[in-house]
Amino acid sequence: MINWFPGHMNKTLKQMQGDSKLCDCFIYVLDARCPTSCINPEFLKVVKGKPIIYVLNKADLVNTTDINNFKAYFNNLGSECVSLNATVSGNSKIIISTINKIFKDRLTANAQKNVNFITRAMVLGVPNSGKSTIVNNLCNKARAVTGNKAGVTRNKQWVRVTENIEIMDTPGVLLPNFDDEEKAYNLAIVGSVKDEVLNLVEVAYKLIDRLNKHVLSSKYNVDIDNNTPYNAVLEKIGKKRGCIIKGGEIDLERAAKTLLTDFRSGKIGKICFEKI
Ligand SMILES: Nc1nc2c(ncn2[C@@H]2O[C@H](COP(=O)(O)OP(=O)(O)O)[C@@H](O)[C@H]2O)c(=O)[nH]1
Ligand SMILES: [Mg+2]
Repeated sequence: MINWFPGHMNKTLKQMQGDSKLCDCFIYVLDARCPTSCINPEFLKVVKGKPIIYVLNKADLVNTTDINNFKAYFNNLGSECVSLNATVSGNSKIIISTINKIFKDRLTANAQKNVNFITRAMVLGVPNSGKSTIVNNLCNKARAVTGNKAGVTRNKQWVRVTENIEIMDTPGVLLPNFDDEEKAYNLAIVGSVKDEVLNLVEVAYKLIDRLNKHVLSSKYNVDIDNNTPYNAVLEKIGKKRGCIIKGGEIDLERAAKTLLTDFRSGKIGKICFEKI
């Protein structure tokens, strides 16, 4: 079972609870490949009933049908929900228009009184969901440090993104306890749990379990089907990709990394692990 909740995440949560008093709303960033796995009950203590904009980020790695189903799901919960490929410059503007929509009345009142109240939004989510990329996209410059692995953002930072909106990036926080092992593996597969604390071969088996074997077979040009054991699938992929150790044995660890890297970068196709 995956269990990774380092002390700094607890510290981050406490800090976020303090900072959230200043916040008017929250930009809750989810990896579109496993949106409900990214929901962290700990964030309830931070959000405390204020408006949430759910962002299905990395939407470029998922089919439109899945995205639309999840939008409907979050809308039914009474929240705004947008989808995004945050790596494309200017895309995150939809978040600004959504914040303006939520606070329309206040903005109108402000304009009439000629005052300019700042609306503050905290960006939160599990590690590696794309929070800092969104912050950078909104600022049009590289302010927040990003990276395709868990635990890159450490320090909190407030940034003004329009005349009346400020946002704060936060470090990713995972669930202190996973009661759903499959959701934990979803997070491990998409890179939200630090690879260093994982058994990557085990994670790769979980990924193989979730992938269409026909697609996998054609992507790697290997002979596999639904009955091929996971270790045999990984061995075949490893062999094809030259993951060999001395003596001709397959390096399963390297094969696992190769498969995970290919999946994470979208090379295996547009895949969502959850159906809603
Ligand atoms: N394909 C894709 N990659 C993204 C997207 N947003 C962020 N990324 C990548 O995901 C990785 C993690 O992003 P980062 O912003 O550091 O995540 P954070 O830990 O939530 O702050 C980086 O390699 C980003 O380039 C997206 O919409 N699509
Ligand atoms: Mg970050």
